[in-house]
Formats: sequence, structure tokens, C-alpha cells
Amino acid sequence: MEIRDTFSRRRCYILAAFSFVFTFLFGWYGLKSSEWHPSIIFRCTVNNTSDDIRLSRLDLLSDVRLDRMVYAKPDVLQPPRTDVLTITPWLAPIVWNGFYNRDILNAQYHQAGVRIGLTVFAIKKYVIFIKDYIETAEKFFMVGHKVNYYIFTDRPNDIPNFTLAEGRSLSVLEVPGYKRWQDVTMRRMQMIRDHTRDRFVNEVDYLVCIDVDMVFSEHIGVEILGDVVGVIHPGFFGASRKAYTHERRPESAGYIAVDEGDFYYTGCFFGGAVEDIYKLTNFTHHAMLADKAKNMEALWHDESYLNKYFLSHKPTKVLSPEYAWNNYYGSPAVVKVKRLLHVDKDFKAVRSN
Ligand code: UD2
Repeated sequence: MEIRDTFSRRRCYILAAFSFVFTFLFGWYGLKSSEWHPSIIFRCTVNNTSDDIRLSRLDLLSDVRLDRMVYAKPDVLQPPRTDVLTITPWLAPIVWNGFYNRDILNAQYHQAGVRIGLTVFAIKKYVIFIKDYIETAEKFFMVGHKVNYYIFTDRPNDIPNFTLAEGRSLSVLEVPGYKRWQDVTMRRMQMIRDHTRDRFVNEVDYLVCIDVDMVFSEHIGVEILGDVVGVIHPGFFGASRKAYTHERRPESAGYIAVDEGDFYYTGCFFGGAVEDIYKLTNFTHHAMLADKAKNMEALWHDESYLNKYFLSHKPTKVLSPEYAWNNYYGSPAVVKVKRLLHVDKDFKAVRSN
């Protein structure tokens, strides 16, 4: 009896000691991990697999706990608008004015400390557009968030100085200016791809790529962020598939059959998570090279290869033509806000060498 008591007392001591060590170790680990900040997870290198990065991004958003916010509840029976399609058949949202609450989105992305890169090419005579582009972006693009502008140019001395709001930075990246304008526009994919791999992946979470001959004219914020983002071309949002100006020659790497295709996406604006932009630009660059080897060029250059990519890699978010408007198409009732506008340009003058 006494022996058994001594034995079970000893067992109790061992168990207590073990629990103490266990609690101490895990308590210490918990304390250490409370120093962790979501932004740390994006300091990834290209050695990370994209699955690691994708999971990290999910962690980032799921970790967000919003403070108390008061707003009208969403009503299942009262959609804000019924005049436009707001979801694709593959369940990606189509972003139109009136469908989202900017405050909720800003709160989510602020807490996550999201970092956004905006790439723009101002090669040769197109440098004339950069001043208005950056100045209007400062007023309307991702206001209040961390933004890195990346200006690709062959004329770094012609890029003016800009005063930027807090949390925003600008880098001028010197690149070659190809002789033909078609090569300038197509080679953007290669340059974005290379800089994404070598640099952007360590600096930003999302990339947004927009033509330089545009001005920001209304709010463009975190509602546009997603893994793969395409924008519906303003000239084709009501058009039939047959009318889409896809590349129709089957031997081209940009080929899309007349009974295929969802939307006609503009080449002037695309975006996505940094690792998805790497995949997109790598695909479109290789498609261009494959055609070049056959002495071909797709009808609308990079825009055709981009449309081909989106056919098999469906955008996870689609932006309405509000995000790439051209006043040439007037002011249809469904386009309630023109957020980004094309600047009229004299093609002959700006494209001459
Ligand atoms: C369309 C697309 C454009 C691209 C092009 C391919 C729209 C609104 N835009 O525009 O994205 O797909 O067709 O043909 O659908 N650039 C320079 N220097 C040059 C030439 C081009 O910097 O000498 C850059 C610049 O950022 C410019 C972009 O390339 O905004 C596209 O060239 P574009 O504006 O001349 O092409 P465009 O208007 O035909």
C-alpha cells in the first residue's frame, strides 16, 4: 500500500514537472510570436513557392479584425444596381460603382498593411504624359495606402521631380527604348516580368500596370486588388463575341476562336498579386516570342496575348470600363463614374522616333 502511494506520488511529481516545462515553453513561444506583424510574411524571395506566398496572403487577410463600424446592412433582396452584370460565370466579382463600401475595404487593407506597386512605361516621346499621370495618381490612386511607383523609361533625365504623400515612393528604372512602337508596347511584359522576379516580389504585395497616356480622374482604391485582375475594354462591353478584336489566326499564340472568350479586356490596365503578375507576364512574353519565331505579331500586340492568358487563367476580379474610360465612347448611362481616362494623343507625333 505504502509502496503504491510512493509510486503514484512520484508519478504526480513527474507529471507536474512535465506540465511546467510544457507550459513555459509554449507560453514563451506565444509571447515571441505576438511580436509578429503581417507585413513580415511578404518579405519573401523568389525561392518561396507561389503556394507558400498564396497561403501567407490568406493569413494576412484572415488575421484582420475590424474595429466596430456602423453601416447599412447588405440586403439580399435589394441589390444596389440591376442594370449591369456584377459577377462572372466563374464567380469573380465585376467591380462597378455602387457595389462596395470603401470604408470597409480600406479598414481591411490598412490593417493588413498592404503594399501596392504601380508600373508605368514612359519610353521616348511618351515621357510627356508622365507628369499628369503621377500628379493625378497622387490625388486618386490608392490614397492613404503604401504605393511604390515604378517608372520604366529610356529618358531618366526627362522625369520631373514629384512631391509624394507619406508612405509613397517612386523609382525610375532605366530600360532600352525599342525602335518600333509595337516592340515598345510588347516588351513591357518582359520588363515587368524581370523586375518582378528580381525586385518587386520583395517590395510589394500587388502590382497594377497602367498605360502612361491616361489620367486618374476619380477614386481608384483597394477594391481593384485581387490575384488576377483584368479590365473590360470600354469599346466592347456590350459587344458580341464575333465583334471582339481577338487574334483570329489559329497559328498565332494569341489565337482565340470566335465561339470562345468572355470579355474583351483592355491592354492598358491589368493587375494582380505579385507572383501572379510574374506568371502573366512570363506567359504573354513567351507567346510574343513564339509568334516572332514564325514572323508573326498578334493583331493587338500585348493586348491580344493578354486576352489569350485571361481565357485560360480567368481573372479573379474583373473591373468595369469605369476603370479605363475613353471619352471617344461618350457617356453611357451604366458608366456612372469615369475613374481613369485616356488622354487624346497625336499617334504620328508621339510614335515617331
Ligand atoms: C492599345 C492598348 C495598349 C497596348 C496597345 C498594343 C488600350 C487603351 N491600350 O493602345 O495597352 O495593348 O494597344 O497595340 O487598349 N509606350 C511608350 N513609348 C512608345 C510606345 C508605347 O512608352 O513609344 C508605352 C506607353 O506606356 C503607352 C503603352 O506603351 O501607354 C501602349 O502604347 P500606346 O498607348 O501607343 O498603344 P495604343 O494606344 O494603341
